[in-house]
Order: sequence, then C-alpha cells, then structure tokens
Amino acid sequence: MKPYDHKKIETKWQKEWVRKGIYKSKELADLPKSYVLDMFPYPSGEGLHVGHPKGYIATDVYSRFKKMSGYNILHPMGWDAFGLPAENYAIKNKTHPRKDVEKNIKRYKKQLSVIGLNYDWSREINTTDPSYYTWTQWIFLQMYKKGLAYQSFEPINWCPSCQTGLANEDLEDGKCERCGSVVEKRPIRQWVLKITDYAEKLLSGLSGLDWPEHIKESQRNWIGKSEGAEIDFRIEFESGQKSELISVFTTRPDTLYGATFLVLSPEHPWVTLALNENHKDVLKNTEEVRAYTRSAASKTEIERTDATKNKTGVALQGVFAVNPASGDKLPIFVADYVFAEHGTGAVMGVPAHDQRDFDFAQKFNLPVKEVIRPHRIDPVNPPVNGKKTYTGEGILISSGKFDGFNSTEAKGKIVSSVGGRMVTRYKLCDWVFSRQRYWGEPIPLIHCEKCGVVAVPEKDLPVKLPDVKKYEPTGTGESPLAEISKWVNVKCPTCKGKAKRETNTMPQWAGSCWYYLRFMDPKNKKAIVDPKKEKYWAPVDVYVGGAEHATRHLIYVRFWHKFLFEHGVVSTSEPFQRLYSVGLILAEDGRKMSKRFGNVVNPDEIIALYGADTFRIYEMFMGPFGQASGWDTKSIMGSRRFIERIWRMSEKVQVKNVAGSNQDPKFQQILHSTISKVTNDIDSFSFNTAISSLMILSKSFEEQAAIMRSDFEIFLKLLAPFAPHVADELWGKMENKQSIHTSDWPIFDQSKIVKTIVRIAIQVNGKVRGEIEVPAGSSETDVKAKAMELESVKKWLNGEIKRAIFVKDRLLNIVIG
Ligand code: ANZ
Ligand code: ZN
Repeated sequence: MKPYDHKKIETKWQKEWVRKGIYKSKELADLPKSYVLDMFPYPSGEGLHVGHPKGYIATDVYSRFKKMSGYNILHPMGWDAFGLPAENYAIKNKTHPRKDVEKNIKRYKKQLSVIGLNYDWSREINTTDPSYYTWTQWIFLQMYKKGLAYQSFEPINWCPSCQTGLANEDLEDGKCERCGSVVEKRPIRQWVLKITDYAEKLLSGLSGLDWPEHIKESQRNWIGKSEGAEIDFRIEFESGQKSELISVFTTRPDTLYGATFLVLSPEHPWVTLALNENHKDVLKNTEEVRAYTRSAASKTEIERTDATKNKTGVALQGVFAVNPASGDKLPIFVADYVFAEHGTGAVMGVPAHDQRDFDFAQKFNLPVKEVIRPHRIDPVNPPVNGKKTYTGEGILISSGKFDGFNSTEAKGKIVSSVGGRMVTRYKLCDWVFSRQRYWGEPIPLIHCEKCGVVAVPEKDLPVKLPDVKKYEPTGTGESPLAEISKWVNVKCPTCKGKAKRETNTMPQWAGSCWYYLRFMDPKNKKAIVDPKKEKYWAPVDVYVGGAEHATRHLIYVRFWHKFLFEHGVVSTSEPFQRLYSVGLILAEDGRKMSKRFGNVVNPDEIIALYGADTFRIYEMFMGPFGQASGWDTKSIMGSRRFIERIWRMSEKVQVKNVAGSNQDPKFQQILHSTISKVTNDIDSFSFNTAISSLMILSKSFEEQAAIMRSDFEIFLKLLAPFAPHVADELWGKMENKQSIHTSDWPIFDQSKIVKTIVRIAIQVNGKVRGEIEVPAGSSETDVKAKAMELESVKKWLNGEIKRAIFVKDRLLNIVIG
C-alpha cells in the first residue's frame, strides 16, 4: 500500500465534494432539517490563525453527522464586513475599504476551503453588499415607523481616537473596545433604538433556551432588572423661601427610616440648576460644589465605581432634605459614587444597611441608624450597631408604626405610606445606534426643513453608500458623508421641498442582527426571507461562536428577532435554540494569539505539513470544546499517527467479504458501544471523548489478523465527520461508489453493548487471590464452584469456610476462620 499522502487525498476530495454538490442544502425538502450556524467572521487583514477554525470545525463535524443521520442541513458562511478596521486600513493605505474587504474575504475563503469545511457557498452573504443592506435598512425603517428609533441629544460615550459615538456594549472597562482609548461623555445628535422596551422579553426568553448557563447569566446581569421604589424627599432651604422635591431610587424602601442623608450625582439636574447664576443665593458653597463636579467629570467610570477607593463628596450648604417617613432633617451631599444614568441619579443614604453608604458616613461623620434586626443573630459575626452594615432581611426597629414588621413584607406598605411608587428598573440602556463614520449602512432617513424627519420610501432602498474621497472622521460629530453635497441634498419624499439625508451610519453590529435569516433565502429580491422558507428552517438549531459576544451581538440579535417576531416576519420567538461557546486556543506562550504578541500560528502552514484531517482531529481532541486549551505544535504528531495507523490498518480489511462481521462478543461490545458513544458525544459537542473512543476501537482492530469489511466501514463512518478526506478515500477503497458523506450513520445494537462475559475478582479474607471469567449474571454457587478450582485460591483455603460475600458480576470474597 502507498504511504498516506494527505495533500493528494485532500485536494482530490475537496474538488470532488464541490463537483458533486453534496454540500448544497435542499430547498423545502420533505426531510427533518438542521440549521447549524457559525458566528460569521469579520474578514480582518490578519487572516485566520489556528484558534479561529475551532468553532468552524465543530459545526462541520456536527453538520456532517446530522446529514448522515438523515437531516437536510443548512450550514452556510458569510462575512460581517462593515466596521472600523477596514475603514482605518483604508485611511492609512489610501484605498477604498471595499477593496480591503474583498481581498480579505478571498484570503479567508481559501483558508477555510483547505480545512475541508462543508459550507454551502451558494448561500454566501456579505453585509456590505447593497442587496444585503437593503434589508438591514428595511428593518431599521420598520423599527422607526413603530417608534423604536428616536433622536437624542443626551451625552453619550465618545471615543476621542475613533472619533465616533459608541454604545455601552462597545466599551470594555470604560475604554473603547476597538482602540483602548478612555471614552469621554459628549453630547452629540444620535439615533437610538429602544431596546429597553424589550428588556422584560429578553430576560424571560432566556429560560427556554438551551444555552450555557454562564452566557444566560451575563445577559441577565447586563439587562440588570431591579425592583425597587421611587420616593420623594422634600428639599428645604435654610433661607426658607420655597421647597422642591427630589426622588431617589431604592431597592430597599424598607430601610427608609434609617436614611440619614441624601446623595445626588454630580450630574444631577438639581445640582446643575443650583450652580446656575440665577440660583446663587440657594447654596452657601457654590464654588466648592462647582469644583467638585468638575473633578468628578474628569474621572473615569472605573475610578468612580472602585469600592476600594476612598469615598469623596461635598456637602451642600444651605439646604437640607426631609425624610418623608421620620420627618428628620437630613444633610444633602454631592458624591461621585452615585451615577446620573442609574435610577433617578439620587440616593437615600442608609449607612446601617448599605456598605457604600456606610463608608461614606464614616468619612463624613454621619449618624448610622439601625432599622433592621436580623431574624437570627450570627454568633460568629454579630452585627454591631454603628460599626458595620447588615444588608439582609429582618425585623424592623426604630421605624415608627412599622416596628416589628418583616422587612420584605413592609416594603410596599412603607412606599405607599409616603406616597412613593414601586418601579422596575433595568440597567440595560437604549442602544446608541449611530456612528459618525463612513464604512457602515447609511441610516435611511431624510431631514426636511418643513416636514422634519421623513423615512426613505421602501421602494427607494437601498440608500447606497456613496464613494467619498476622504474617509477620515471629521471629529465634529458629523460623518464624512456630510461633505458630499451631491449625495446629501435630496428632495423631501413627502413635500418635494429641500431636504438632506441623514449622514450617520449604523454601528458594526447592525448587519449581524439578522443575517441568519438571509441564509435561508439569500437571493430573495422581494422580501427579507420567504415565509415558507423561514418556517422550514427556523430557528437556528445550533449556534456556535465566542463567549465574548454574550452581551453584545447575542443581546442585539435577540432584540431584533423579537421585534421581527412581533411583526410577523419570523415565526419563532427566539433566533437560536442551542448555543455553544468556543473555548479559546491559547498560544504556546499561554497568551491569547495575536499578531501584537507575535505568537500566531497560521493554519495554512500546519495543514500543508500535517494535513487538514490531522489538524481537525487535533483541534477537536485538545480538550472539552467550551474550555480554553493551549496550542502545542509538537502534539499534532499524535493525531497524525492516529490517521497513519488507520491508513495501514485498512490493508487488513477483507474487502471482498461484504457481509461478514467479527462475532467475538468482546469486539461486538466495543464496536457497538463506540457507535453509541460517538453518536451521543457529537450530539452534545463532546468531540474530544468521541475521538478517544474511536482510538480505543482502532486499537482493537489492530489486534485482529483480518478485519471484516462491514466492521471497518462502521468505523470509517464514525470517523468521517472528523477526518472527512481520509475517510472518503478509504471508503472508496472498500469499493463504495458514493461518497461516505452521503451514507447513513450507523445504528448501535443495545443488546450487544451489554457485557456478556464478565471478570470476577476472587478474594480470600478480603485479599485478591485470583480472577475468573464467567457469563454475566452467573449465580453465587456457579462462581464459587469455579473459584474453588483455581490453584491460586485453593492454597489459601486452609480452614473452615465461614461465609462468602458475593457481588454479582463483580466480586466473591471467601471468609475462612
Ligand atoms: C437605599 C438602600 C438601602 C439601598 C440599603 C441599598 C441597601 P441596583 O440593584 O444596582 O439598582 N442606588 C440607586 N441609584 C443609584 C445611583 N444612581 N448610583 C449609585 N447607586 C444608586 O441598586 C439599587 C441600589 O443602589 C439602591 O438601593 C441605592 O441604594 C443605590 F440598605 O437605596 B439603595
Ligand atoms: Zn418635507
């Protein structure tokens, strides 16, 4: 037999599969479907490193397995190609971002194809293609028409280096996720999507999803539902002129009687107003307060939330607040541990029961008033009034007519006794949806002098991104598009008067909010997706990608999907039923692979040297799929040797003997339990354990002088999803005419998995003296009789047999005295 030549085999089969079209999904077939989807990549200039294909190989294995199990598969690929990197590249190299994208896509496609991935390329999509972004714009228009898109002038996150506004989801520890610059707050005109209208649905929908718990949990935290109350505090001036109300948000209205001060965020409107020239007489320390608010503005969010840092603040002199429950006069502070965007931007300070308030009270010498006694005092760690906080529930004390109440039950009663309101709040903020950059979908709106904002009529979509001479961000809060007057100046669709196009573009996330729908019907010119096709394919059965998308893409996409569901465009309430997150592949130095660190391994080189099948097996065998694992080029040889052993083993196969199977019950047991194990393991993305059971089965073939053809064919089928090229090659050598990937997945026989022969340990007085093999289920008498014949046992039986301990199919312990 010729030596294993991966190059020849792999190029041959990759061509053959395309020629026969075995990867093409069938349209509306009378078959069960399986929609298997990868998070589509951003085609970056760096190309793929060996970490990227791990998820793609997994979906390839899974979808090949499902295809062999009789499913009609949708396993597509496309490009999420709008966004800053291509634009920044274009600026630097003075080319058009489209050119860069085209070049990168070509490279990516080539890299993917040598891995032998079974994508149906006839469905390829690209988010920057006008025939695609027509529909991105169309969805935006539907949202706009339903009042879900609005213009806002509130200060938003602004990246000084990318020179664009950003959403909260675009930040990492208060820095721009793209470039790492510290983000500022800046008021610019922007379009915002009301994702908060869907907060409750996004939260409740999670429970029905087959997703990793940690991803669901980070979505819950991101949405951040808290139930609490708004309570109004009267503000009075020492000068006595007039009084005003400030509402605080609290999750613990039961502690109201314990509130000993009030804290406003430096950005609170009341503070801004009090600092205004016209209100000069209100505060006695205007300058001090002004200086404090200025210094707070220059701090980052991390600095402000850092619990280990000393609390800072400034008292407002000349005013006080009245506790609506106790009537106590409370001092008012401005402090930066209170945030303007959270709740009402004002907090009642309850130092006895809140740690931050306690720290603040210590610093400013404020009274600590205990109002909740624990139900049970922890003897090891008892609460000491005035020395530390108790944050749990308990019995109310020093709370007027509510003394003796259970704190949780008292919440509602206390709120209504002071005329407060129970409210549900979410941390989730509306989605800042406009960017002041070039390379994105134009927002399909027009500003008319007379009619205001007017939607571009659907028949005029797409609003194409025009060519510009310069892509540099203007930095003025306007996108580079604003400078192309030919494009900007249009007639108002309603009154035909003078009007201007919206020049902001959509954020990078827009195109990925619905792309899984387009794969179902990628060429449809009349609709986003044909409802019949959508009904057949939806939802995505298995979705695979990086965990870093937990609170970005995966929240945005659920939001758009729920909107489309409510408006009858899609038939399921959630887009992705099952989700797996890919564990990172770390570089040999233990760090993340990155060009920056110079530790990137290129898959092309690995594949050229060892072959795609070896590469695939290696990546699937590295460890549990969801966990991080370290790349180690040396250990690839292990996977390569496994394939070479299979190659040599195939020589022993009795090709002419079509029907035969090795009837040795031990072999039958291994064979059938391997089928069962590989089937279940692929189904649950436990690829590493599936491969190790294939290795065990291959060992038992090695022990056979001659291998029966039908046994080996079963093995090849189990191997086929992992090492598709070599499996097809050897399958062909077994005189099969059709590709192995169109054959049927083997079915296991449960009765053969049950062990028929078992080994029983024989002990004398608890010490193992021998071992026998008996048919499974043998009785104590039979086992004893056989055990007594063993020489190794006999010689220890020098005494009266008192009794025997027998564990069926496992052990016999003879006790002598
Ligand atoms: C009084 C109180 C007493 C509180 C107590 C807690 C314990 P979440 O769940 O995060 O919403 N808070 C309210 N608005 C805030 C703001 N703008 N910036 C910083 N903190 C703010 O937390 C709600 C709690 O965080 C509120 O309940 C408030 O403190 C504080 F024993 O009010 B609590
Ligand atoms: Zn008009």
